[in-house]
Amino acid sequence: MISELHDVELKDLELKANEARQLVIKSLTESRSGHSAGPLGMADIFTALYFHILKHDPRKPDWPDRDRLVLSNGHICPILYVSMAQAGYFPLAELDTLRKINSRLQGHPHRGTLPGIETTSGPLGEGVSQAIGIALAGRLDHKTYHVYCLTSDGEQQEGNTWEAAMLAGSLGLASLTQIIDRNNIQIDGTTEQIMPLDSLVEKYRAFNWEVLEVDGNNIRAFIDVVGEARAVHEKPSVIIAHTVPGFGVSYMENNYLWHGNPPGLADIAGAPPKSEQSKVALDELRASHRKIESEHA
Ligand SMILES: Cc1ncc(C[n+]2csc(CCOP(=O)(O)OP(=O)(O)O)c2C)c(N)n1
Ligand SMILES: [Mg+2]
Repeated sequence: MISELHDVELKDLELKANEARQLVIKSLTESRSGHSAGPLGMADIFTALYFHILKHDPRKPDWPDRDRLVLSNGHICPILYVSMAQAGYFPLAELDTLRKINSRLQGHPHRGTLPGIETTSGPLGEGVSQAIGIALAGRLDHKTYHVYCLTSDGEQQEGNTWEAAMLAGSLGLASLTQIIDRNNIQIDGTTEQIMPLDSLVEKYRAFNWEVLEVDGNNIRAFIDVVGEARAVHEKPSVIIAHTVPGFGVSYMENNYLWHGNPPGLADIAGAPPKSEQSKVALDELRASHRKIESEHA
């Protein structure tokens, strides 16, 4: 089960999530391509997972009893790679190879190239089906591991997601928790402009899932809600995590144009000139780091 979170640990996690955002900006700046908004918005959740929630051992990525993290919306992998490097799966210096030829850190995650990556992803809508397979394998093998499947709100527009939702609900697959990044944006606009999703709560309830909602940029609240999900033993859970895309970099926040742009490549309305974007982002994040330090002092 998930251990209690002490105040000192909360501060460490908040600082780590902030460092994760800085590393995301640095690796995207170095690669000159990749997605900014999703990785920044999900940094708190990834930090909570890798540093408090998941049962895992970076020195033994194939440990049979490890919890499984399935990243379905593969394009947000810069934050997956950063969290894995911070946790010790590979050296932090390797983050500079993001999206480069022959790098283990490709623009979408690839199982088999980098130990610790559970599934290959990129084509949206496949993760919940894959996670069901992994959860069912655990059931057959009498394992107690838990499967956390991260998806996006844009992915809720994929038919495959709903076939999987129906199956997991009918199987009562309690070893599965889906975490939806409900950031309200997708590639070309807001989800509600392009294909409205609400009410996701009612939809998942109708498919026999336990539905929980949380502020996905509040680490303590997120850890608490995962505890609530884990206490449900007769059906799968879905946590609708409301996040701010681009969190921590003011000119990126809530602007879908940062879905697939790295800092430094395009002049985008409301942002500094491209030559300054990376520096401004890092300056803002460093200021937030100092604020976290002083708030918890
Ligand atoms: C099956 C499929 N269709 C289209 C794409 C192209 N695509 C990549 S990301 C994306 C937007 C999806 O929305 P969301 O994941 O919510 O974006 P974010 O919140 O991360 O900006 C699209 C359409 C894809 N990867 N897979
Ligand atoms: Mg989205």
